[in-house]
Formats: sequence, C-alpha cells, structure tokens
Amino acid sequence: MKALKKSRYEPLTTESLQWRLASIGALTELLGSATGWKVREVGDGNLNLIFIVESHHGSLVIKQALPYARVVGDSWPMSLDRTFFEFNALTRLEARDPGRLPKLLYFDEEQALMAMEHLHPHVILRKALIGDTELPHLGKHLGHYLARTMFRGSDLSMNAAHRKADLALFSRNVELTGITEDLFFTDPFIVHPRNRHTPGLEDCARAVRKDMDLKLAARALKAKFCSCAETLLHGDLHTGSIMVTEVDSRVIDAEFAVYGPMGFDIGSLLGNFWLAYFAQQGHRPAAAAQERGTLILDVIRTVWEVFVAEFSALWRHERIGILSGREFFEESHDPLGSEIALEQLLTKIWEDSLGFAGIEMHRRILGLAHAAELETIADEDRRTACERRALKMGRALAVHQDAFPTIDAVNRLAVSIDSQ
Ligand code: SR1
Ligand code: MG
Repeated sequence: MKALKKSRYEPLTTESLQWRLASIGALTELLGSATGWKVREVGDGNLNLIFIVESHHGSLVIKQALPYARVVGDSWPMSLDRTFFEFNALTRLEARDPGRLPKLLYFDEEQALMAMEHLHPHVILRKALIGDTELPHLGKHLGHYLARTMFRGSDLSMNAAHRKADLALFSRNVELTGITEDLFFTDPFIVHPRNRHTPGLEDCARAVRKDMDLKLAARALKAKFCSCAETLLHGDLHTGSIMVTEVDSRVIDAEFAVYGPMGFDIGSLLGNFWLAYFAQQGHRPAAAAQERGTLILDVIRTVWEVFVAEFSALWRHERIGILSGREFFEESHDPLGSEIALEQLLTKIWEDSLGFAGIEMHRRILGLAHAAELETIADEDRRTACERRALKMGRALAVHQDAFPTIDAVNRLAVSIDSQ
C-alpha cells in the first residue's frame, strides 16, 4: 500500500516565522540574519495570512494560505493549492506587464507560502479612494495592465501548445473558481446564509430576488464566465487587489486566476470603481463628494480608453497567436477586415465588461464579501442611500449591457443616479 505523505504544512505565527524561515537564502540575502527580523501580521483580506518582515537591511512580505477561509473561519475548509495557482499567475501576469505586480522572492508549495516585495508606502486602492490620495497615473497603469494581460494571455498572442497547457493548468483552480461562480453570480440573487446586507436594504434584496431580467442576465454572465476561456484572468481584480502610491500602481492577490472572458477582469475592476464613486456621498459633504467622484469617473474613463488604445496597438503589431486571423486579412490584402474584427472584439469585451460590472456591484452589497468603500460609511442611513444608488446602476449595467455606446454614456448615468 502506498504510504500517505505527511505534509509539513503549518501556519506561521509572528513568533514562529523567524526561526522557521531563518535558513532561506532568498530571505536572509535581503534581510540579513533572522535574529534581527521584526515580524507583524497585517492580513485584513478574506483568505490568507500576511506578514511584514523587517530588519535594518530591508523588508519583505510573506503570504501564506490558511486551510480555511479566514473571513468565515475553520467552518469553511479550503485547500492550500491556491498558493500554487497564485505563484503561476503572478509569474505570467508579471511577464505580460512587467513591473505591475510585486516581485516574487521565494515560493514554497508545501507550506503554501510566498515571499514578495514589500510594497511601501503603497496603500490598498480602496483606502486611497475613500481618502484624498491623488491618483494621476492610475487609469493609465490599469488600462495598460488590462490590455497587456488580456491580449498576451489569449489565443491572439500565444501559440496553441503553450495556451492549451496553461488552460489545463489553471482549469485545476476549481475551488476558487467555484467560489466566484457561487458568490458572484448566484448568491446575491437567491436567499443564502452567506449573504448579508445593510438592514435598510431588505426591500432591495427582495426585489433583486424577484427580478427576472436581472436573474436572466446573471445566469447568462455566469455561463459566459464558466465556458468562455478567452484569456488568463487575474480572477479577483477589485480595488482591494491593487496597491497604490501617487506614482505607482501594483496588482496583488492573483489566487483566483483562471481562463475566462476578458470582460470579467475589466468589469470587476470598473464595477468596484463605480461602487467607490457611489460611496463618496457617505464620506464627505456634497461638494467634496462631487469633486472626488469626478476624479473617480475620470480614472474609469482613462482605464477604458487606455485599454482600447493599447489593445488595438497589440492587435496591430503583436498578433502572432493561433487565433491571429492574419491569414484572412493582412496576408490576403484585406487590412480593413482586420480592423473590423478588432472593432467587433472590442464591442464584445465592452458589453461583457458592463455586464460583469453590474453583477460585481450586486455581490459587493448583497453577498458575502463587501467593499470597504461602502462598508466604512458609519451612518447607516447614508450607507443605505449610497448602496441603493449603486444597485440601481448595477442593474442597468447587467440588464442593458448593449445600451451604452461609450464610457462617457455610462459615467453620465452614474452622475444622474447619484444626484437623485
Ligand atoms: C471566501 S472568499 C470571498 C471573496 O474574497 C476574495 O477576495 C474574493 O473576492 C472572494 O469572492
Ligand atoms: Mg484577494
């Protein structure tokens, strides 16, 4: 009989980290001998342990998976495999848009841990959007990131063998993909014990569960997420998965990576920006909320416009994959056909993105995992009012994905709902 291999996995603690990782060269090279390390646990996400380790020589971050979902506790067991998928996603996404993710320093699959660059003085984007941080480069950084990772992880860029091997690898990320399928596309639209919402929204939650058009949209978008393996997604690209300073933007937390439709990452991100927009009235007086809101809408516009420009440039100059279609167009003296194909693809990505954004806005208000931009509004009546407006916008996007010709048209709808 084959003996079962006993895993050496053990969660780290602030006390044990120093001696358990003392002999890892990648760490001592940066931090010096472990006797001089100062360790603190700073994780405030839904899943993992996050330690910052500092010494006189430098600092780094250790991220370790727990065998359960931290946000719920050990009643929700979870496999440790997510670190393996995050490691594989991180290396690929970083190669596709160099410098936009934290540098990886060390990976131990059995301990489900990674050591990474300590991003500082960066803060989580959710916090920056609630506060007053200037973000003049954010839209450009994220537009480039989306275009480069969406394009370069797809059949437009990769050869068949490489693309299919990656598709097979990430299709094993069943557990976390399943969480997205449930939490994103199903729970907010049914009665489920995982759901929670601000008490004043009970009528909205009930109306959502009876809204046939919205549920049809959620089902169709879930089908697209499950079956349209278009590119390697980050898989959880919200404003809590981005760290920023005024000049830098970094994408973190890629453990939900899976092959899926390009619009999923774009829509998740834009949906969270619109949530941050609707939260502003809960955080400051009307004039200041309007000013901060305008800045957020500008970031949204820039993300989309830079995405389109960069994706179009990659289409014209870097289309070397199995699905390039060059044989139909450029190689058949039909350059116009290539431009039309690009236009058609961008329209599909645009409509998908709006649909996914609408669903993300629902699940962050009615589901399990909420958005700090709204959650930190202390006054419950104000929070309820902000969330009602966000849900109205979310429904319009999910149900009428094809009704918005431009990003400005969507932003105009946001302004008009926000002023009601
Ligand atoms: C149990 S995990 C809940 C949520 O946290 C992650 O950040 C994802 O957004 C997931 O849906
Ligand atoms: Mg996360």
